[in-house]
Amino acid sequence: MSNSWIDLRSDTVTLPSDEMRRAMASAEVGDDVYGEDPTINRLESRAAEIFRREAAIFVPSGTMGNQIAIKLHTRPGQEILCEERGHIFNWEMAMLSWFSGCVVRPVAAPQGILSWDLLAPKIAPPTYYVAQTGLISMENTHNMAGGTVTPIAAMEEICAKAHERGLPVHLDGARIFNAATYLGKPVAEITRGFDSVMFCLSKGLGAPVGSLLVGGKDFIAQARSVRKALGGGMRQAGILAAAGLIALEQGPARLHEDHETARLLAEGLAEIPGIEIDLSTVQTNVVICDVSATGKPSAEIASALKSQGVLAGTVNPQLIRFVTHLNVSRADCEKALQCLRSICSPRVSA
Ligand code: TLP
Repeated sequence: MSNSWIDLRSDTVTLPSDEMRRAMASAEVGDDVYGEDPTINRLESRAAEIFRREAAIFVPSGTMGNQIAIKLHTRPGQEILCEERGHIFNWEMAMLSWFSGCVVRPVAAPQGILSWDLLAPKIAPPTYYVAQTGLISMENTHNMAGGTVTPIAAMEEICAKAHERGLPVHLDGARIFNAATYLGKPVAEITRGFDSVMFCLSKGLGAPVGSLLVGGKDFIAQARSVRKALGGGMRQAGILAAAGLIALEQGPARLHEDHETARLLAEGLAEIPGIEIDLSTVQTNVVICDVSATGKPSAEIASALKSQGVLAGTVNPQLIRFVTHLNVSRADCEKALQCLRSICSPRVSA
């Protein structure tokens, strides 16, 4: 899409800055399958340092990072507990079944915020004739619940109690820096209980490509084999890591701006007749609203918006998602609201 669109479909659409492009052009590279790409090595050590973990591995996508973690934490025939709207369950091509031989036992959580009390009853009893729970996977921020943030105390309780039961806990932290911004705490502190954490450089942080999986040294060493098996050995990928390093160092400091534009958008949406939005869920850069009371399906509204230069995503026939990021301004959000007002307002007959 060209720059003239107001693209609120996702924060994955951000374009690399000039500084990123220059860093990519001049990046020192080598063959990463031999562990010889200095820029990849620097990115992985910085990620491990920032998350206060032993090691990290660069992967092409968040999906690959999550699926490598799932493969390593589980055995075929096991169940994975995750929130019912979770990305690993709904948006990763059923890969946890295909690749790891597991199924999801979904857990419904208000605003996508899991608690130990919601999870505990879903853990399989230790009976030889029922599938055993192999993993708990959390998502923070929770994308399809509207970018909501799970509080630190809830995450810590889940990790501690799961570990007492011998269960590992993975974090899909695609937008963990947004959660950290909301909570006002470093990512290392809010993720310390998890056995593994995946986070994305290519969302709000603004890199063109890439995610990291962080964890213990042995876990990440095994992750290298699984990444290679999936075709994720990327050779001179330092050109990507060069942009990723800038995203990692500079991206988090400006995320509060995206949260402010999301809030502006959400408050404007709340005033449009027929649009329903729970403003308490708008904590970060994702805004999901229900358009059913407008009498128009979400796809019709999205297509009307598109004809006015505004792109938004449909979650289902009732819900529309807007995601703010570094390439959308307050003025862009005002314009999107103006378009929505004209699309949703009831026609006055002459
Ligand atoms: N999310 C995308 C779509 O797939 C829905 C988006 O536009 O938001 N975990 C979470 C929580 C995510 O939101 C995403 C991407 C991923 C994992 C996967 O990352 P990628 O797209 O890099 O594989």
